[in-house]
Amino acid sequence: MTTLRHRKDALAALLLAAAGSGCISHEETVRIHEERLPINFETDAAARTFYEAVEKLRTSASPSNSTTQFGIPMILSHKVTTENGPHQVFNEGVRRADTDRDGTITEKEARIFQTQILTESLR
Ligand SMILES: [Ca+2]
Repeated sequence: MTTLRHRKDALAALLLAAAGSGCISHEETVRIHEERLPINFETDAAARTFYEAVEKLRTSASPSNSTTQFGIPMILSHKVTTENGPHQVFNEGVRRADTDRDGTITEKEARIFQTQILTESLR
C-alpha cells in the first residue's frame, strides 16, 4: 500500500513537472568528419582490388546518417543524429585491409579484405 502511494506521488510529481515546464526535449547532431587516412599500395593490382572492395562496402554500408531516438511521451524526448563524413567508408576499408598497420596494403591484404566484403554482402 505504501509502495503504491509512493508510486502515485512520484507519478503526480512527474506530471506536474511536465505540465509546468513542458516536454523536456534534447536534440544533438554528432558530426564524424575524419581526414582521409594516408595509405600506400604494394602494386596497382592491390589498389584496384582495394578500391573495388571499398566501393562494394560503400554500397552495402548503412546510410551515412543515423538517428537514435528515445523518450517518454509528453515528458522526455532525446534524439541524437550522427553524420558521417565523406572519408568514413574509405578509412574503414584502410583499417580493415592494412592488417599489419604498416601503411601499405599488399595484394594479399587487399584480396583478404575483398573476400571479407563479398562474404558480408552475401549474408
Ligand atoms: Ca600492410
